[in-house]
Amino acid sequence: MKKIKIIIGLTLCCLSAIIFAQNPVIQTHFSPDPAPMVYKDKMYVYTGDDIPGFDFYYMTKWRVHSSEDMVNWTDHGVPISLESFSWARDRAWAAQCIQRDGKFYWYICAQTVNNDMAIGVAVSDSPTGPFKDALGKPLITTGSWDNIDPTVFIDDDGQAYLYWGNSHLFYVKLNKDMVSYEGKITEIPQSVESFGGLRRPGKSDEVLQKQEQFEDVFVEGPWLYKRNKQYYLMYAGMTGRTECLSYATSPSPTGPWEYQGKIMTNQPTNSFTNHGGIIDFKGKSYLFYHTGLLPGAGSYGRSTAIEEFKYNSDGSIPKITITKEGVNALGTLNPYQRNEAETMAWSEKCSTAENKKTGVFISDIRVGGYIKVRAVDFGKGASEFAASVGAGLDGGILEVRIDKVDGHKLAEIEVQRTGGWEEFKTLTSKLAEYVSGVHDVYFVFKGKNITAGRKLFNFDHWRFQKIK
Ligand code: FUB
Repeated sequence: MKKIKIIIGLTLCCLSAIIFAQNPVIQTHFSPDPAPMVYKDKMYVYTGDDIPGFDFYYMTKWRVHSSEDMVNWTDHGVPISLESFSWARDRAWAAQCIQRDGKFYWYICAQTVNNDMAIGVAVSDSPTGPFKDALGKPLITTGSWDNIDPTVFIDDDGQAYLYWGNSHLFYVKLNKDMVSYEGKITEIPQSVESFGGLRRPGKSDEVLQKQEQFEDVFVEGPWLYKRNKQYYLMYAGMTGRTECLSYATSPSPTGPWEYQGKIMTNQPTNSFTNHGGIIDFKGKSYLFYHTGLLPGAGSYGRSTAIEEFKYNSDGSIPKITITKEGVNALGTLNPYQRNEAETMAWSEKCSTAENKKTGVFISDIRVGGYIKVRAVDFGKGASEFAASVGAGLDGGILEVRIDKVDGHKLAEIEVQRTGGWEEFKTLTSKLAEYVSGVHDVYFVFKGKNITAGRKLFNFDHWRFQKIK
């Protein structure tokens, strides 16, 4: 009888001491302009979707991901796109979603058929959709290119505010229905007191260094929230030749705003823009922003990154630098329940797709690719592995390894044709090694006599069985 090797289970405290590369948090596609939202013990992040290869921000849809532990993110696909808004023509730019009375309002901006930018709102009963255009027309339309980057906030007294802007900052008070507003659109003037400067810095390095001491300006990407009776307005400001993240505070949601300084500046983000959001979750504070640091990325191929930070005792926000490691896991993942293959901490050489029957699944799997799932708690031990896969051709191999991409191999499934790439079948494998405790799990993609270019199979969900 084959001797089963024993793999000593690591505890979570040991694991958290190990440094992991975690930023950017989504690798299967680009995820610019992250807007976090907490709902029922989960963090959601609403993003755009850069299409690289163009010399501008070319975007046609918006995406949602969620996480319970801040490190394993589930892809919920593309609930809305330009096609969802009859009045939109191009440029599916930054957006933010908020919950009110059990409904979810997703404020987006897009170029209209009149060639200006406008703000619209889609509504749903669920944070992941389906969403539909609430109005069939823009909520904010003034014929201007300044109508971008909506941020929405509901105060303790129930009054909701919508801010937005590009070089000029505006707000309105939303009505309770969240899809109409009362009163006039108000512009908050650019001033040294509110935003640290009046003009963009000059160009020579010497001038830039001097100006860096004091100069800033509101550019775009406002983010409004409240903490301990103080209102915070974070925004993309200017530093040298790229944007920085800066903030102002006020005792009121409508100002006057007092400039507080730069939060993130002069970082090697490989992106001109940085568009951020700040939010608390499970007792911790997080900054979401984007970088152009995926392979082949840049200013027009941007990805969500996250850093944890602690407010200073006076409520000010510390300077934050970008990291590759990102944030620590806030919990463990249960391998004995159905887990979606599109829940992951890191991946290479695969993507995601969706259809009506299956929802979101892992697609475009290539030889040499893998998915990493962090902090999986096997408890006393697992005996069997099951995966739901679909393949139009055979030859793909799914290996299950732990702790490293070439770590101990727990199981191997040879994927035969299932009757079509989107015809999913559950295949199982007894575990070759005994595993207990907390480990990172790697799903490693290999092929049997297959050229590296061809796709291997699609992967929908997986689970382990507990040892009896
Ligand atoms: O993503 C397109 C535009 O770039 C956003 O609307 C801005 O905030 C900037 O990130």
